[in-house]
Amino acid sequence: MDDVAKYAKAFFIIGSNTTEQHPVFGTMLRRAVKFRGAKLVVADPRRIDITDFATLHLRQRPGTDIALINGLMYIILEKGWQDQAFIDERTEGFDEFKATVMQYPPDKVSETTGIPVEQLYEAAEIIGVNKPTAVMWAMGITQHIVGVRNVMDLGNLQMLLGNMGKPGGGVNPLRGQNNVQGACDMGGLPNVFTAYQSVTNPEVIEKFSKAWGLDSGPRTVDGKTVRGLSSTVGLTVTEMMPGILYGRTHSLYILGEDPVMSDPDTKHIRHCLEQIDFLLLQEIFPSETSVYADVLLPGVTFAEKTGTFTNTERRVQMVRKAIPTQGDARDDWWIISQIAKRILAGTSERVQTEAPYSSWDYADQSAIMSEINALTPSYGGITHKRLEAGERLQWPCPTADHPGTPILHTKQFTRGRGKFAPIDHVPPAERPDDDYPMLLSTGRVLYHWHGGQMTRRAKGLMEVYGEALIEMNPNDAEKLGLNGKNMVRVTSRRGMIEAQAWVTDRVPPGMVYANFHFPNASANELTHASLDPVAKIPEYKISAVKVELV
Ligand SMILES: Nc1nc2c(c(=O)[nH]1)N[C@H]1C(S)=C(S)[C@@H](COP(=O)(O)OP(=O)(O)OC[C@H]3O[C@@H](n4cnc5c(=O)[nH]c(N)nc54)[C@H](O)[C@@H]3O)O[C@H]1N2
Ligand SMILES: Nc1nc2c(c(=O)[nH]1)N[C@H]1C(S)=C(S)[C@@H](COP(=O)(O)OP(=O)(O)OC[C@H]3O[C@@H](n4cnc5c(=O)[nH]c(N)nc54)[C@H](O)[C@@H]3O)O[C@H]1N2
Ligand SMILES: [Mo]
Repeated sequence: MDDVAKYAKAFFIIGSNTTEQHPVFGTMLRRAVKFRGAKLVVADPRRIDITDFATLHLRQRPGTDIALINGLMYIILEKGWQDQAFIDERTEGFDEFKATVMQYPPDKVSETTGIPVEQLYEAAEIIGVNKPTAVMWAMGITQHIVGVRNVMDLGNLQMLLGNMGKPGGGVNPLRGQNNVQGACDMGGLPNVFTAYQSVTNPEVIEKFSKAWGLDSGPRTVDGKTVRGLSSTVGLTVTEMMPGILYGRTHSLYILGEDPVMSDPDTKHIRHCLEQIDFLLLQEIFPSETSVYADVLLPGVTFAEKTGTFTNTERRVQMVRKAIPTQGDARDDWWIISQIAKRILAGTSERVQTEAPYSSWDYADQSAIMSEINALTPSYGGITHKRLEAGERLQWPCPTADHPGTPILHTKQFTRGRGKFAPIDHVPPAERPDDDYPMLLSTGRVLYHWHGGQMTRRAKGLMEVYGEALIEMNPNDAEKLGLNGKNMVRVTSRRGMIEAQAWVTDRVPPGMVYANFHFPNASANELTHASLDPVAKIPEYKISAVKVELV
């Protein structure tokens, strides 16, 4: 974040409401624009706050980002702004990629995206001529059936311009939750152990099985006989939920999520949770999901615990217990270890108790970190001791004397040469039609956090933003006859919500924007579970709806 704010000549923000959703970094970017004249292009269908600081605001139709990015690359190539030396030395697959980009001339792109041709030229010049440009994105790019393709195309753009591995450049996904990066790093994904070590790699399976003393019997993986932990790739959240209905998921242990609020198509989620055999929920509040829980275990809040969060720039940061644990609540890690111990007790014949990390007997959080150090190469040198001494450590940091790695890909990419991927535009899964003529986009507002369990309990926040609001363009409001009467009903093929309209040109005509912060009018009653085929992320950003006066 520091090097982007300090050294980027230009910023390209696409699908990130940076000042509302990443306010600290948003402030750093605003200051860079204001005080050192960095250029800023924002591509977002909505007139979000940071567009007030933008050199140029591109207002594309939702779901047309690939056409837009390809169109910008077409102009960059036409003008010769690409970094040919970088392309020759560091990448492969350029010719095939270029052939695809050549299918996206400005007038065609303008038609698909709704962005005027002159603005495409202006944006391509700002991004192409100012070196380096830093690209930033968040959910506006990823919550689509083409989420992965959108991200890959931004990778194409930055390789084309030679903006990778340099201070002030790069592809910079702004990660959402305080520790979502850490959760992924720790193997909170269906296909990997910690730090992206594959569950289908025989050497990795052997390493973890020996460390944890677990063995699920001999079998063949990659032509080799392997013993040890399971090598079956698991399910993503969006597969686990429907999995309840066809017998693939029998029980769930949920902690730190409120799927009744946050998963797409709430009616369907309720139906799934009604069918489940056993639901264990570990929470700090009785959330909307707790209604379906067989057992509710009280965990503790961030303020009551010690440990680390890994932030959006791969920096591992200490958090320290600030207030004593309240009531019967217990540290989340302690509850997990108690459950694990009881499960292991039931499967004792398969556990080798002499294995170094088989017991789940952690004296404290730093003992957990020592296990992470031992089993996770990129976290090898990140210890509580170093963090407490004030070191700023970003992984990879393999050894105790390694200073960490603020910038990736400086000499080469993980796979060696960077591979250009030819990416074509694909329309969204559901589009407005005669029955549901408006486009619904969903997301968050500054004052609330997701399902709102925490922020709806904060009096000051509720005074500022106390109920769900549906953002609607003045043109549409007039057509609807919104006239003092402020309640609207928004209906999709899945469900219906009623809430107050906020008439504003933040949204373009034909689009409404809703959040999922309030249970009585959550956007997810309306959304659908069409998934990106690779990441399995739902297309939260595009549904077809109709809007009526209540
Ligand atoms: N206050 C607050 N801050 C938060 C959160 C919170 O709940 N409250 N949540 C955190 C989490 S987990 C996350 S993931 C991040 C999310 O951070 P963001 O992704 O910045 O937030 P969103 O509200 O999902 O909206 C992203 C932007 O995408 C735009 N958009 C919609 N459709 C499209 C499209 O088709 N193309 C493009 N280019 N843009 C589009 C929207 O208009 C919006 O401005 O925020 C984090 N920060
Ligand atoms: N329509 C629509 N839906 C979306 C999105 C969107 O843009 N549009 N965005 C999606 C995204 S990016 C995200 S990240 C998800 C977020 O979805 P969730 O993760 O389900 O949302 P949160 O409200 O953050 O849920 C966290 C729960 O954890 C509890 N909790 C908080 N701290 C702790 C703790 O320390 N310990 C324990 N045990 N529990 C704790 C809170 O009380 C809360 O109920 O929503 C997704 N859903
Ligand atoms: Mo998120």
